[in-house]
Amino acid sequence: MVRWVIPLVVGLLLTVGRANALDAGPSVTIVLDAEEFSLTAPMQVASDANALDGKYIIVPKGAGNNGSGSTSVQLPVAGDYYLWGRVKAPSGAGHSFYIEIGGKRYAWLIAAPTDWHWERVSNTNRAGAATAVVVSVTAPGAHTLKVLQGEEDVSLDQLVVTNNAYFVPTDHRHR
Ligand SMILES: [Ca+2]
Repeated sequence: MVRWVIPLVVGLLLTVGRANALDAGPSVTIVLDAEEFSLTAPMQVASDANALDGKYIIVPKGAGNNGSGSTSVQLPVAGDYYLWGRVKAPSGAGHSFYIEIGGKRYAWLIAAPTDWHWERVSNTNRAGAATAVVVSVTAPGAHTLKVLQGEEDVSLDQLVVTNNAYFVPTDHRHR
């Protein structure tokens, strides 16, 4: 008899969890092509057959400092949003972008590998600890999203903004 009670309780918990997720409102996932951002030199558009749409943005080695890209993103519902980027950094750890949204700036250290890959946008604090960025949106509508140069030679292909905590971007889906 006891054996049957546990699966029943687990089943009820799962049902409640799903209902809550639906009540949270519509799922929003926005794909942004980095090469379509408004760029400030030395951030520039470059070509690569392995980049989605064949283009990406970068501050090439020796090109200088303070490059950035900016875009406006419509976030139609309030709540928590998560950021993903398709990125490449020549030597992995130690290469970064800064991401600004909702009045906050995040230091995003590109972890690995050195080829094009999807990565959750994270924030690394002064102690070197990285946590995934969660943007809390209280006012739906247009928000400015900025990408600022950290080091040279770090490439950004696409950014994805989603309020779906379980969403993981793939190349196939966004080509
Ligand atoms: Ca691209």
